[in-house]
Amino acid sequence: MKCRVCRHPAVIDVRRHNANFCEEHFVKLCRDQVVKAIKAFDMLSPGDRVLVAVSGGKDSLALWDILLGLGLGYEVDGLYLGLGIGEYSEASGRHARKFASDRGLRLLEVDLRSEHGFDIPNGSRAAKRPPCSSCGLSKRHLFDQAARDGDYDALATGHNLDDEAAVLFGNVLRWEGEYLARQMPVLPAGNGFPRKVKPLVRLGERETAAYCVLRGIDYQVEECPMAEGNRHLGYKAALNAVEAQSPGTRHAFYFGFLDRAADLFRGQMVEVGPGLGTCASCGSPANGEVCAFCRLVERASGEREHTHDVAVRRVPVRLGSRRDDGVPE
Ligand code: Q46
Ligand code: ZN
Ligand code: ZN
Repeated sequence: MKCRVCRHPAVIDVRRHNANFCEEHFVKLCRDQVVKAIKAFDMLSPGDRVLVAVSGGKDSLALWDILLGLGLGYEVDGLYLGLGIGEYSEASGRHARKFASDRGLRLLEVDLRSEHGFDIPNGSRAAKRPPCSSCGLSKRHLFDQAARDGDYDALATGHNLDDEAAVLFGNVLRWEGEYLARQMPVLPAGNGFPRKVKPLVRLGERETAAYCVLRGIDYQVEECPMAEGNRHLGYKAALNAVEAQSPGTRHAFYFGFLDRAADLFRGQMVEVGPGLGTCASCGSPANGEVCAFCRLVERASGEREHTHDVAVRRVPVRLGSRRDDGVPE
């Protein structure tokens, strides 16, 4: 097995590209794919201040490392959100902190339990929402807020090709027009929301894992224990089976959608702009008196009072189920 570029011994085969690569050229391939995505979708400009949503897993740490290694002058900080999911969160936080401290990088941290009085397992139960729903809502809200407060040019997430294709697959199976309209690797800034970019959309998760191993990045290998039963995992497994039979299909599915079908759904985009007000509790954009996150905090407090001895900020809220930002997971 020889590297396609230099003919030295290869360390990885990438079936999608029908090629093998040595360490140096695999790392270069990953960086080149990120540059290609950034340019194709006009995600970032040289010198941008970028906030990376860091989970401690392979994708977000690879993304942070790649953005810094491109030499395009990006100023990249990380944001770690403590979800309070037992040992999984403890270990995730350790990986994120170690990555940052080893490299002298700035890692911001928000801890759900100490700062907002609930964690995902207890809060979801109390709010009667599936864990991933409360978690997704909390992440969107707190990442947006941190990017806004820190005046970053963009918020970058580590969603890779496997993630995006699986979400697309799920949305196509149910013809979720509104979500399909928003399923782009970049969402422009506006109405109080930061620009959101997904620079890893041209890399699969096997590639981000290999990138981390080759770059000596120690990441959280365990999957979140609350993911069990998550539909997204089923869609991923189905696409993995298709990809094993026919390498390149996942890429063709996702990029074919962006090239040839995404525009067809534009009209179904729900405008989050006009009429958007400000949350009376936290000051974030909201289409009601209080934003969805603050409603979640209020509902999650039901259980919190029994389980945690923390100060509770009381706000008058309506307990509706309306989404305030329209951003799917
Ligand atoms: S962390 Fe949160 Fe994921 Fe765990 S609770 Fe679900 S959404 S599975 S990426
Ligand atoms: Zn090589
Ligand atoms: Zn709010």
